[in-house]
This record gives sequence, structure tokens and C-alpha cells, in this order.
Amino acid sequence: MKTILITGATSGFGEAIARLFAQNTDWQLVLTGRRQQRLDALQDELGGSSKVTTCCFDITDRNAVESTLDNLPSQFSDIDVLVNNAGLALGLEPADQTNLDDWEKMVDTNIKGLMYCTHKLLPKMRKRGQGYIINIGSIAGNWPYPGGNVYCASKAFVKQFSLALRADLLGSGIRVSNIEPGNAETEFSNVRFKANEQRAEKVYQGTVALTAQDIADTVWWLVNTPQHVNVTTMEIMPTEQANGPLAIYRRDS
Ligand code: NDP
Ligand code: 8X3
Repeated sequence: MKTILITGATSGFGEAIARLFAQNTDWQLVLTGRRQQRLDALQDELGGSSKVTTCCFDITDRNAVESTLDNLPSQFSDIDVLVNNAGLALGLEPADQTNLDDWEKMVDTNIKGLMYCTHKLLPKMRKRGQGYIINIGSIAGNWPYPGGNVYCASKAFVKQFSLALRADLLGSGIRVSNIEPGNAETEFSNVRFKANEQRAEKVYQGTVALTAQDIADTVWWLVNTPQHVNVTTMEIMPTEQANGPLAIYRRDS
């Protein structure tokens, strides 16, 4: 039996990844998030406590992350795959008009939360001589856009951290991949626009976005590549999305 730990499993990519792996008898799941009710419902639906264990914590709380992961039920304590997925964007304002609390929350979640989980689980992977860390970065780490400011920067961190991990882990048997999705329809925009449904819906209007299932299928494929293969980076956009030209400011003539 293999064990996958998915952070942010209560919606979007994380939930779809959990559903996909739960269909397979080879896998047991550790699911994390802040919404206990959703975690309980997923546990019931995906096979009960013998197949799924849940950890309800705020990933920005270092002590909570460390003590919970230190005290996983023994059946779930050897993590084969860590999917660092929990994350969020808050706001789309120009840098000078943003709320500093939002910036801090993105750093605490997308960067520090990912660091806490990785740092806690890596030593055991190293000891076991195996493991797979799949980070969920973003095209935002490659292609900055107006209003992306700290969100883009946080995903650039994920990119570079993933590459640096590869360097540190050479010879350890541990694999590291960074998936960089583009526009995908999840609760992401509801969170970014703070429950402004209309604004969130507009992000996906008139275009075919990626689905959470697309990213789950990607994770499944990655995990099932042979042990000697390491896909370092995967940028995945909807067909109906592309990077734009550089912008030029023109004075009134
Ligand atoms: P969702 O909002 O649907 O899911 C986000 C998940 O992260 C939830 O399960 C949420 O759980 C969890 N999470 C957020 N903050 C915390 C926290 N402080 N502590 C614990 N868990 C937390 O969005 P997505 O599925 O789209 O996002 C997943 C990842 O994919 C994120 O890292 C996002 O940046 C990235 N991404 C998304 C894209 C998109 O267009 N949707 C594109 C590229 C990357 P809970 O609220 O229960 O805590
Ligand atoms: C989410 C995709 O382009 O909204 O990471 O930043 S984008």
C-alpha cells in the first residue's frame, strides 16, 4: 500500500487528486485543509478511516503542521507522495493599492506552508531512499501580469524551490516535479475576489478553462512514470490561453 498526502484537499485540484487516487486500491490518502466538515465528508465518501486519514490545520501555523505530521497514525506515516497544493491568491490590485495582510497571507500559505510540509516530510523520505514531491506552482510564476504582484512572486518561489530541491536531492531517489497550471475553474477565483461571485464567474466566461480533473490526471500520470524518470517542470495552459506581448506605455500625442 502506498500513501499520498495532499494539502488543500477540500476543493479544486486537491479534491480531484484525492478522488482519483482513492479509486485505486494501491493507495491510501492523507488529506489536509482547514474545513473539517469537508474533510469528514471526503473521508466517508472515499473509503473511511482505513483508507483515508484527515488533518485539519491551517498550513500557515507551523506548530500545527509539524505536530500533526509528526503524529500521523502509524499506518499513514510513511508518505510516498507529497502534493504541495494548498494555496491561494488574494486580490488583483496594483501593488500600491493592495492590502498588506493579503500579501502576508499569500506568502504564509503559498511559500511558508509549502516549506513546513516539505521540511517535515523530507528527512523520512531521504531515510527510506524514496519519495515524490509534487508542487503546484502556476504559470503566474513564469508570466507576470498586472495585479499578480505577490501571487506571481510566491509561485516563482515554488518554481525555484522545486529546482533547488532537485539539486539537493540528487542521488537520494526522491523525485520532485513542479506543475504550473494556467486558468483553471475551481474555487480559486471565489477566494481571490473574496466571495464576489460575479467577478469570479467572469474569469471563466466565454472560454474553456482547465478543470481540476485535468490536474488530477497529470498528477496520476507523473506518479506512474518509472522511478528513473523525473519530470522537472510541466506548464499546462488551456488551449484558449496564451502569454501576451510585453506592454508599452504610450504618452498622449
Ligand atoms: P481552491 O481554492 O479550489 O483550493 C485551495 C485549497 O487550498 C483548498 O483545499 C483550501 O482548503 C486550501 N488552503 C488554502 N489556504 C489554506 C490554509 N491557510 N491552510 C490550509 N489549507 C489551505 O483552489 P485551486 O484548487 O485552484 O488551488 C490549488 C493550488 O493550485 C493553489 O496553490 C493555487 O495557487 C494553484 N493554482 C490554481 C490555478 C487556478 O487557476 N485555479 C492555476 C495555477 C495554480 P481550506 O479552505 O479548507 O483550508
Ligand atoms: C492561477 C493562474 O493566471 O490566475 O495560478 O495566476 S493565474
